[in-house]
Amino acid sequence: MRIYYLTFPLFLLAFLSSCKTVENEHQPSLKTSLKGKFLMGVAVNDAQTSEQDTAGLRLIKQHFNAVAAENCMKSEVIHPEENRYDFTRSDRFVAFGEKYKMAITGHTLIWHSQLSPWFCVDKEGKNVSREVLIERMKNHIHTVVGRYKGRIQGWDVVNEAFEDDGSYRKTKFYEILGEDYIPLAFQFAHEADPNAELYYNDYSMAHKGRRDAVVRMVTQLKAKGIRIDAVGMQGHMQMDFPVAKEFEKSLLAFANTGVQVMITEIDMTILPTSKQNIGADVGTNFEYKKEMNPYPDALPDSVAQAWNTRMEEFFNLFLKHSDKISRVTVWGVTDADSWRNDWPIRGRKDYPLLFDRNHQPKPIVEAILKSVNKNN
Ligand code: 9MR
Repeated sequence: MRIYYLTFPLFLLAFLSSCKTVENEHQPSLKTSLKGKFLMGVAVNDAQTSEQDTAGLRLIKQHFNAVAAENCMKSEVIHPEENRYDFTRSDRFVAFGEKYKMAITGHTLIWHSQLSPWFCVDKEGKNVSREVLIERMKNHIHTVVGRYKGRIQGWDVVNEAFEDDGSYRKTKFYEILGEDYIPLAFQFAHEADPNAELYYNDYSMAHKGRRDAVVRMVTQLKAKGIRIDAVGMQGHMQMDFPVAKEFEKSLLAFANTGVQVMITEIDMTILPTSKQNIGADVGTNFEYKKEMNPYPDALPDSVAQAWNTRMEEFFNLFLKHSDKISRVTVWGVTDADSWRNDWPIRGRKDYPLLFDRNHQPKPIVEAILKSVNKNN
């Protein structure tokens, strides 16, 4: 009798937890529905990789099978001084991805923004020589990629190297090394982990200028025999940019060079912006004005509907070209996580992602699941 009393609660517990597993398996899931089409990815932050954000974690596990490092691998974080690396956050990110069996994207190796202040200059603040910068790039890439060798599916090797008109962005890397810095970065990454996939990643890719420049760059890398696996089209969108047709043209142009396409950083602002295509340059900032923050409490239904319709148009495009797309990644789990709330104007309330601040799916999630089933 006594044994019965002791074991019964244990049986009950085991039964209840098995019910929960079965229930989870039957919950609608983006990653499950999209199997065979493309990986469904999400950018994660420290609260998620440390599992403090339990509600966010639940959504990540349910809907996503790929993770990207939102901030923890940027050079100012991971390599703050020339002779000091800090892998605290990135180690946690990689362990998180492995624990939940996600495809892991390292973001990002060579980027002008969030660049460690020492990287391209000497102690007096003057640009270092060509030889010194090549050596620094090599050390940085070999150390970071080498540390996670065999554990990361692929790296955003070079991020945002072009302007809208297709000219090279005049970064310190470009100033000192000219266009050579791009093939060098890819070569170093390949040396450090020959099995890792290597990506070029940029925003506003619907612009003809960027499209042509990226096609040219991929073609040149390939002609030199340098590995590049995919072009990442960041999906930082507005309600009036990009035009889906132009985005599609770029997607097809990139695929045509023989690489995969990844849609890498999806979010769509609903807030007013001062110009039609604001891009995603973190350095662009404007002063806060009340009229620029029109939805501080909630989104009116008609506005939410317009947002969902436009987002659906893009997901339908991704599904149409799923044979060319290996991963689609949203830039954050819920609206509360998004960088958009503070860019290009600090302190606004935006609604750019697939899940709302209460961790509830927006109608777009249901729409994606329906579209997939229709196309199957
Ligand atoms: O979402 C990121 C935000 O939290 C950071 O403050 C910002 C600067 O590091 O970078 C954001 O992510 C950017 C990404 O790394 C590269 N493409 C543009 C993204 C939005 O700025």
